Amino acid sequence: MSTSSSDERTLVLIKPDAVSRGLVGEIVSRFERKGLRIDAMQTRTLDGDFADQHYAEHVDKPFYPPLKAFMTSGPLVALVLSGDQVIDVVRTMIGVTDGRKAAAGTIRGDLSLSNRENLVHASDSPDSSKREIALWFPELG
Ligand code: 3AN
Repeated sequence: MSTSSSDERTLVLIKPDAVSRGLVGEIVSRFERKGLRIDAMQTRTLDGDFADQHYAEHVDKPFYPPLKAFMTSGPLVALVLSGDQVIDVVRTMIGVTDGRKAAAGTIRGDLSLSNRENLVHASDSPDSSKREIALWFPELG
């Protein structure tokens, strides 16, 4: 596994549905086999305030209250991954938001049938990656 100064970082959350279904190993294994590096990994249970900060852009949307209830319902695993173009690479690996529509071969496409309980969150841009890593792992800043 090679790294270079051009490597990006992304924040990934393995959501409470994945933890309760025993899919953490399956999901982490896919990232490792792709050649991505795990820079940080920690189990946490969110409180409502932290969920609001993480999902700041969604707090006023109609789907947010059940999303917040779901994301605070049990432990999740937060990771920082790094590698060449890791933000786009991980978004491709997880698939589109709705697990029923996500392509086979993606994490959501293979393992989720829901647009809320869709197993994984990953930063969607360099700006969101920077904001989310500062929020979740300020010590990496
Ligand atoms: P993604 O995680 O694919 O970037 P976002 O950022 O649009 O999706 O939405 C954040 C999270 O909100 C999703 N991961 C999903 O859990 C939930 N979500 C998004 N759209 C819906 C929806 N229409 N109904 C229920 N939950 C949704």
